[in-house]
Amino acid sequence: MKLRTLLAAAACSVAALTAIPTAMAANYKSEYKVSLVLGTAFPWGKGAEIWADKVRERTDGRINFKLYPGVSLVQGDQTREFTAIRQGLIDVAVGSTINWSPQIRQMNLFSLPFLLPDYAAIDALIHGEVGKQLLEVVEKAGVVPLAWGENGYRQLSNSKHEIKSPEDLKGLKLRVVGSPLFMDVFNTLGANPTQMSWADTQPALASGAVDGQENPLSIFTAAKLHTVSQKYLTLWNYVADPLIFVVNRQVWESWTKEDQEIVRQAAIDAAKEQIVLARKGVTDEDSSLLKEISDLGVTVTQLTPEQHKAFVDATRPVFEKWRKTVGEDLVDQALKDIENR
Ligand code: X2X
Repeated sequence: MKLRTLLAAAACSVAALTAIPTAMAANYKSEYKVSLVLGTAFPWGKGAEIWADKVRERTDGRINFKLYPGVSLVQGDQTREFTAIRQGLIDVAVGSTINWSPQIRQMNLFSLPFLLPDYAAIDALIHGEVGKQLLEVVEKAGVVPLAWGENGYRQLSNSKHEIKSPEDLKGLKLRVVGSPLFMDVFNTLGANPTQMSWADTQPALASGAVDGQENPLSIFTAAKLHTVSQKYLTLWNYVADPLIFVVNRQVWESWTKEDQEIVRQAAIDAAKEQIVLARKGVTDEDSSLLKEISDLGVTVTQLTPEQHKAFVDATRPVFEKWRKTVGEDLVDQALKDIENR
C-alpha cells in the first residue's frame, strides 16, 4: 500500500473513532416516553418526576423523560403496560407489580392476601433475595429493571356501610385491578367484584355502578374518593403493591455506559425519595393522613386483632391456590425473609 493510501486509511479510522460519541448522541431520541398510571399529584407520579429531573440534570439534558400518566400510551389499559414496554411502545416506566402480573406471574407475590404484616416485611422482600429474583425475571422478559418504589398498602372503601367482617362484604359491588387473584379474593369473601381500569373507576364510583374499591390512602386523598360516595374506609393492610422503575432494552442499549449508570443511579435515588412520599402519613409514627380522611367525614374503621384474623382465615384458600402460580420456592423464600426481618 502506498504511503498516501495508508495515511488516508489511518485518517479515516481516526475519524470513525472520534465520530462514535457524536453518532451515538445522534441516536438519542429527543424525548423518552415514561408510562405511569398516576400523575404528579400522587407519590407514584411524583417519584417519576423526581427521576426525570435527576436524569435531565445529571446528563446535561442528553436524556429527557416525558411523563405519560393515565397509562395513555396503552389507552388506559394498565394490564397491557408491561407488554408495551417490551415492544418499545413505551420507553421507560414506573409500574405496579399488580399491573404487570398478567405477564409476570411471580409479581402476584405481593398480592397474596396478608403476606405482608408491616413495612419492614415489604423492605425485607424488595431489598433482599426475593427482590433480586423478581428483577431477574423482569430482566429475562427483556426489560431493564433499575429500582423498587412503592404504591402502598391497599385499604377498602365503599359507599354503603362499615366493613368489619367478611359477612359485611356480601353482595357489595367492588372495582378490582386487573389480576385474577383480586377476583378470587373478593369472590371468596362473598363480594361481587368486577375488573376495571383505574381510568374507569372514578366514573363508576360516581354513578354508583360500583359501591367500592381498594387502593392506598395516598390515592384515596389525592383522587378525592370521598367526593364519589366513598364514606366508609376499612384499614386491613391485606396487600401492598411495590412499583418498579424500568427502561426498554433497546432504549437502554442505545445509551452510553456512562448515561446508563446515571439513569440507574437516578432511579435508585428517586425510588428512595418516592417510598418516603408513599409512606407519608400512613405509618405508626405519622398517621396524619388518617386524620385528614376522617376530617373529610369518612368513617375510618380499624380492625381488632380478632376481626383482622377473620379476614386472614377467610382468604387463606386464595393464598394457597396462588402460592403455586407465584412459585412455591419464591413464596417460601419470602416467608423466610419476612420471619427474619
Ligand atoms: O388501578 C389501581 O388501583 C392502581 C392505581 O392502584 C394501580 O395501578 C395498581
